[in-house]
Amino acid sequence: MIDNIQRIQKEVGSELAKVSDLDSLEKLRVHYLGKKGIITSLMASLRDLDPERRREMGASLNSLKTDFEAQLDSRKRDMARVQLDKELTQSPKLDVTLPGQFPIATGSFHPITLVMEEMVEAMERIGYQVASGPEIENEFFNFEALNTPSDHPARDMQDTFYIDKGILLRSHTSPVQIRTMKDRQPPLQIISVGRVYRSDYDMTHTPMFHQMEGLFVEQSVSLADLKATLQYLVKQLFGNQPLRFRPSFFPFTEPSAEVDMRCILCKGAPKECRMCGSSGWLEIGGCGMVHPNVFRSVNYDPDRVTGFAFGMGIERISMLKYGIDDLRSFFENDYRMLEQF
Ligand code: 2NM
Repeated sequence: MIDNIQRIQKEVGSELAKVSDLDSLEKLRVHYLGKKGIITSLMASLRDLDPERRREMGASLNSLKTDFEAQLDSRKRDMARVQLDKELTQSPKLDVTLPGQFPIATGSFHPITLVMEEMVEAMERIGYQVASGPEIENEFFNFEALNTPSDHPARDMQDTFYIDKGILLRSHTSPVQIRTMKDRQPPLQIISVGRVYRSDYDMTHTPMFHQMEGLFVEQSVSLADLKATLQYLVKQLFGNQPLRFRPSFFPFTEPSAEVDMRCILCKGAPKECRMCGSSGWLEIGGCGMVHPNVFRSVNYDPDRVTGFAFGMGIERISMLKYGIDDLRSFFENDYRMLEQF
């Protein structure tokens, strides 16, 4: 029997060497290890041997079997690898970098976001930092600190959204400037952008809109600095357009002015201009020198510091910049409108 085992061992070796595909490998396995396979039968015949021979032959047969199984396994792995190589090199190549069959819709930024970012980036280039604060404010930061007495029309319940006694939705971004001045010492060069709320709803007003405000506080800043800063910002947004400053009133600045830009459509030579109403000018914001009382409310000494401030509505600027004629289109979220920017 031992001769038989050794013979089978050799035979298995040469048979395995001849096999070149998974099918014949499986046939070979069945031939030796199947239910009626050669090795299986030999193992069954161990029963007829006396115990000592059985142990001896059993050990040899077992090692023949494990050896064979190990070789089967290794041949199987080799073949699988060869097969994979063949598939990767010979089958039609798949280029995963090709564009898909169906276009993937990509998003776009809201025209309000685009203008806010453009303004922030322009102001950051000349040293301004973005300051932020809460949209839910109290009367002190939204009004009192801004030299807006309690009998001022801006504090009327009809304009401001009150949440609670003394608690409201900010009606401008100026409370951010107040908070920042309270926290820090001059010199200060900050802007605040974001949502503001007023109880107003018609063709040209929405109860929520966006503002951008700038504030410069230093030992001696002048009206000329204010004009130069606004001229710079307008140049960044619209190109070099002449500006006009009209005297105005805000409780928190003195003097105060409205800022007009030469009409970008008729360029100040109006026949019948739908953009500027044939005035040749477009109103873009308000500005002024910070009122001494505002400085007092944040514990700055008005005899030692000066400041200018300005504010503009983002919706207004965006409409002018992109030629949008209806304020409501900003809020309808119709992607046929929004995807144009
Ligand atoms: C404007 C117009 C004029 C303004 C004033 C301040 C503060 F907090 F420094 F006093 N911030 N913004 C200001 C001044 C805003 O918006 C039309």
